[in-house]
Amino acid sequence: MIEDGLVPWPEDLAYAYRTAECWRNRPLGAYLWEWADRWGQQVAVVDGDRRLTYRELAELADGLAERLREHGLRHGDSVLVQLPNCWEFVVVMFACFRLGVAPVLMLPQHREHELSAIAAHVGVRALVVPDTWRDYDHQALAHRVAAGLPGRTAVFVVGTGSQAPSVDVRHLVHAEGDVEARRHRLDGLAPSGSDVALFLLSGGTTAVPKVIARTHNDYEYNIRRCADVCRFGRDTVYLAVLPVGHNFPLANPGVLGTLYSGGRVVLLPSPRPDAAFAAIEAERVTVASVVPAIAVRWMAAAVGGDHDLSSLRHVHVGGSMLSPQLAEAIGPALGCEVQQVYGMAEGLVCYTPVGAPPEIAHGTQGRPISPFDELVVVEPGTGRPVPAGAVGELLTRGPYTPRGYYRAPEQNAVSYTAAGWYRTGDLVRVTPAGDVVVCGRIKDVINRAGEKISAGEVETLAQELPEIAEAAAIPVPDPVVGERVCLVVRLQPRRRLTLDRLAAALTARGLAAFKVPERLVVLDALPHTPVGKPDKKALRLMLRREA
Ligand code: OOB
Repeated sequence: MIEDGLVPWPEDLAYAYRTAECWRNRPLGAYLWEWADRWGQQVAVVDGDRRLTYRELAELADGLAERLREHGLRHGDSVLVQLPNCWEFVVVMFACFRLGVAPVLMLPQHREHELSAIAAHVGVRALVVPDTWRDYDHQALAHRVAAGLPGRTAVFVVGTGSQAPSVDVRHLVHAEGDVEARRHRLDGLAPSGSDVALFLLSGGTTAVPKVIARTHNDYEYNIRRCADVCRFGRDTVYLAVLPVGHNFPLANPGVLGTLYSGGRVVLLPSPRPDAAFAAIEAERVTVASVVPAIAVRWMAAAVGGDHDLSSLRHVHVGGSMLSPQLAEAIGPALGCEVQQVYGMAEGLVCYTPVGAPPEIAHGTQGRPISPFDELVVVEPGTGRPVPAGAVGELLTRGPYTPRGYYRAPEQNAVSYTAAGWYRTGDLVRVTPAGDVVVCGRIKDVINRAGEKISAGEVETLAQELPEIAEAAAIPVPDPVVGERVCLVVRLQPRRRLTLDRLAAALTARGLAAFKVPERLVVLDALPHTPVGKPDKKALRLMLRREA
């Protein structure tokens, strides 16, 4: 059972969260039919030519849920889901929610290295993948991953290229049979609110990405609060261009917050401005969420562009550093209001309010979405709270911030305090009004266009190459994506290494392309800290001076 590796909230707090109705003890799958009953004939999801009403979505999800059961999936199981932004993703998610099967959300860019490690760690019973995606054969990838797992792991394939022994998802997604009877049967199998709804990946700082188990209760509260803060409603048309396996476009308020509000979700497989702008015009999109790097691309494309973006009311920008100057420029360029978001798969989400004055909207990353969120800013190292308004590491806890990573007691001892605070690894200050300003970070990650890359993960793989004696992955600033991965290495005696050979070797080991170093620096010796680790601060300074 997946529940085994969970770190529960303390009983007194759980009681408080229930009493305050943060937690409603209803599984996410139950909302699907509530929406279908209320907004049945309204369009819920648009993906190209495919338009699903709320009722169709509920019927298809139930149909798929029952067929997944026939394939042996049960409450307490987990499945790895690696799908691009497509309508099937939404149906698969709700089918899983209905059964109490927890999807583990991966990105289409992930490869064998990530998929195998996560699938084994969580103990998934099945994989759901596209046949191919951007010329890559995900079906073959999934079978390689499945072959390396203990027990029989089914491979479910979305797309016309499904081949036995894969299970063709198209044959499972239909609503034939007695819809009402099936609805009733599945209601009887519903998980409880405190069960795991889904697993999200952490940006992570470790060699293997960490996994966060989100319960139905905590995730529903997260969705509800975000939708409320962002004033989502039936007139909301949300454009999802970021990969929906990410917490941000999925639930902040994103896809699920839109459905929660009776709005319409428009799914696009990429954030390319031409396609995004065409969709905004065609669907009269009112809100989209992007990372700063995409905001910049959209701004450039909007200049002199001939698309009608007048329906756009808000754009949510978050995931990586945004300067006040850029924040100020986005709204006028796209003809809408910018709301900044500071969030994390681990829980806490902050938003600048709708209609906030410029100093807050542009100069801060917003305030927590819940009055039950607790924030404290501490001095890194000592852990002592800093004076009000000073910069320090942000620690947080609250009703939608789980108390630990899944099945990771050693990591939890580092990432969470004994009192259950999550150490964000972000350096922030909090203004007198309670708004968070992100000032930097102390965690060892590289933030490339909002994708978090663990330095440790890249270093561990690089260290396996015969050429490399010692390696340190560090961020180098980049005007387009914010940061890129640079690998600084000391080579083994008489060995040579080029960036191309490094990239090819890491790719062959199954590392996702966005994590592959884009710069290589070879040194005779790496500087070290007193405890003998590569001194990354010194390396960053060195590279900055060279530039
Ligand atoms: C979002 O989630 P993750 O899990 O991919 O990454 C979380 C980390 C944060 O700890 C912080 O280091 C960084 O991403 N971050 C920001 C930021 N928002 C996130 N850094 C600076 N400014 C911001 N506005 O990235 C995420 C999840 C939900 C909503 C929005 C973003």
